[in-house]
Amino acid sequence: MSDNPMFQNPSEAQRALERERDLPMTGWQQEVSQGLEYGLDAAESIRDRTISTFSRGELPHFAGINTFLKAPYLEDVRQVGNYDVAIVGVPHDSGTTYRPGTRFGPQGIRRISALYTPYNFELGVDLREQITLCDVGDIFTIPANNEKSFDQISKGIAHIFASGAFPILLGGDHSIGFPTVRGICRHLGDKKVGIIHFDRHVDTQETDLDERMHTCPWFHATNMANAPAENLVQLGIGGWQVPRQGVKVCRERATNILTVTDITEMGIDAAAEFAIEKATDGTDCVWISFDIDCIDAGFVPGTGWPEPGGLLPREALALLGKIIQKVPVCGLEVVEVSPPYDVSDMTALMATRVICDAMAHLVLSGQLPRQSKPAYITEECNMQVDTAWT
Ligand SMILES: [Mn+2]
Repeated sequence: MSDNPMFQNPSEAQRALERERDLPMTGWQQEVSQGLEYGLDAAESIRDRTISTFSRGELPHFAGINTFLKAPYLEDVRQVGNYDVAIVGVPHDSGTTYRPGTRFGPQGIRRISALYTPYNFELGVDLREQITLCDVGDIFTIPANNEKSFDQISKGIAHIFASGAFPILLGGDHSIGFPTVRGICRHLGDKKVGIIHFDRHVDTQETDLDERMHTCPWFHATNMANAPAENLVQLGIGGWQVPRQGVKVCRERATNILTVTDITEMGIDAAAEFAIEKATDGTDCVWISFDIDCIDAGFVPGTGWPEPGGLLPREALALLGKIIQKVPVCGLEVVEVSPPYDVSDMTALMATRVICDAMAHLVLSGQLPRQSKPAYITEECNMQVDTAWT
């Protein structure tokens, strides 16, 4: 026997090889038989008889209709509570102050998500076998009007959240952060939500260009009693695009900021502990808002305000995973993917990766599938969580 510790303590790769054996195949078998039923047996020359004539499932990856991970499209959103996770697109970019195009984010993310299988090697998770996922399509946003779009977004997210399905949003620019949290707060009663915000930008100013733009969501979200500013954690902030009026608000409201240097010097584990402690102190659940631009601009060119010097993808994914493992997550949004500025779909692919990793960690931490509706969800809808804004 070698003295190399790798042989005594199984490596991640060795553990992954073992874990795969324990994953069921029933979801895959159901997909194949449904594909054969709906899509007809393949032509006689095809030897592999799991293949159908019309593509009806995961394969082939270049074919099919673009829902997220080719999940079933749920046309009747009143049925959303029958699923563990609901993907919803929010194609809104009227809150953008520089590069537009995030209205195409949901389509871009869905399209490249077809590249993925539902299985992750290191994590030992197969989403098809372990949770039910649907794609409810997009919120009907109003391109010329942020406030009307916000009303649509809050109503849509409140509906999904109250159903008990775990909401995952495909943005959209970051102005949607306010109406999404407002939708959650409408069904929290007297419970509270912490916000963990991955970004290069603080997004805490009251207005920008005289409107509630994508630089403003957390000013308005943390005005709501259900979303205290002291439970807002902001990870990866820094660089030359942080408006001073937003910095003043962070200082006054005592939000919890870590720069990229803070995170790398304290280490991912300590940064995760900081985020977990601050976001969960006195709260009942945590909303995760992931701006794709928290990652170094070299990896995510297709975004509204690219800023060099951000997190490496593996740092961001590790930090996200460690946080999700230890907090009661009530939903996730991934924002600021702008396909018209993207190169080889790499920014949209990063967003897909963030979402799939998040789902895997929710499975591994026992948060999905849900055994029952979380106690912080209140059936009754309180429309008065925020004050009128003009
Ligand atoms: Mn940003």
